[in-house]
Amino acid sequence: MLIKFPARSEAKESDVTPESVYLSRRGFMKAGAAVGLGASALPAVLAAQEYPDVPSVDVPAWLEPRLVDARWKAVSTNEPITPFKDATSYNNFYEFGTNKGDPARNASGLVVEPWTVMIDGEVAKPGRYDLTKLLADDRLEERIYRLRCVEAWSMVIPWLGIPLSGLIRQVEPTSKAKYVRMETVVQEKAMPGVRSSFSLVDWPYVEGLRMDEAMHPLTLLAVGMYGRSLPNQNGAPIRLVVPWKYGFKSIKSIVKISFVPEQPRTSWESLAPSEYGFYANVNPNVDHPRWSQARERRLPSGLFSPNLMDTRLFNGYEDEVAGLYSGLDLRANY
Ligand SMILES: Nc1nc2c(c(=O)[nH]1)N[C@H]1C(S)=C(S)[C@@H](COP(=O)(O)O)O[C@H]1N2
Ligand SMILES: [Mo]
Repeated sequence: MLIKFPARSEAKESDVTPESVYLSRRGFMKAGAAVGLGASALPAVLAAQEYPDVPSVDVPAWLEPRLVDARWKAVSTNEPITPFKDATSYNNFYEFGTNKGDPARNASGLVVEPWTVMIDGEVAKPGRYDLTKLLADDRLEERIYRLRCVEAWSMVIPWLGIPLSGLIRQVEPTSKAKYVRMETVVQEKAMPGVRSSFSLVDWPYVEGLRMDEAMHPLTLLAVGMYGRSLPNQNGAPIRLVVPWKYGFKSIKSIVKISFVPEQPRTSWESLAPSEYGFYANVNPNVDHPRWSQARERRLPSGLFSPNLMDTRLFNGYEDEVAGLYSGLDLRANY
C-alpha cells in the first residue's frame, strides 16, 4: 500500500516549499509544545504530521532544532513515497549481513553518538570534526529522491540533509583535490558482517566521487529521513545520497572524508571490477553482465504482481547531471 502524500499534485523536481507551508508547519510544532509534549517529542510530532506511518522516535538533541528549521520539500517528485516500513526493513548494509532484513534486525547495536568525521588529504582545514559541528549553519533540506539499486529494485525516499558541497566549501580543498573518498565506520562488536570470515568485502566500506560530482547540488549528506533522524539500518548518523547513481555509491555511516588526487579504489569495484564501476551512473542501456538494467522493481512490490517500470538514464536526473559526463563513454565508464 502506498502512502497518500498530501498537496503534492503540483510538485515537480526542484520545487521549493512555499514559505507559508513551512511556517504553518512550525506553527503546528509550537502548538504541540503548547499542549505539553516534551521537547524531544517535537520532531516525532512533526514526522507524524506528514508521514503518518512513521513511529515516534527520540531525535538527538543536536538534530532537533535543525529539524524544526528544515526547508521541507526543497526538492520533490510527483511519484508516491515508499512506505517507511519498506524503506527501513529492505536494506543493503553488508556490515550487518547480506540478507535484506539483516540490517534492520542487527543494526540496533551501532553506536551513533557521539560521532566524529575525520577530514583529511588535500584540504586546508583537516581535522576530526564532531558531527554536531560538521553541518555548520546550513539549514537542512528535504530532498525526495528516487533510489535505484544496481540489483534493479528502487524506492522513493524523503531525505533530510545538506548538500555535500556546503561541507566541502567549509573545509577548503586544495587544487590538488580531484576526488573525494569516503569510509564507513567499523564497529566489529555491532557488525556481524564485518566479523564474518565469509565476507568478501575488505572493510571498511569505501566509496568515492569525482570532485565535480561531489560539488553537484543534488549530492546530499543525509542526517535524516521521513522527518526524523536516520534509522541505523539506513546509515545513521550521516550518509551520502547520490540519486543519479546506483545505490552502492550512497555510502552509509560515514567516519572519514578524504580529498585525494587520484580516483579512489572503491569496495564494489575492488570486489568485481567487471560488474561494478567507479561511475555507477544509472543507465538502462548498459546491462550488468548478469542481468538487464532496462527495468526496475519499485518497492513495495508483490511477488506475483511485481511493480515494474522502465529505468531512466541517470535515474531520471538527466537534465541536471548529463553535463558532468559530456564526452565520456558511458559504456566503457560504467
Ligand atoms: N557502508 C555501506 N554503505 C552502503 C551499503 C553497504 O553495504 N555498506 N550498501 C549500499 C547499497 S548497495 C545500497 S542499494 C544502499 C541502500 O540504502 P538503503 O538501505 O538506505 O535503502 O546503501 C548503500 N550504502
Ligand atoms: Mo544497491
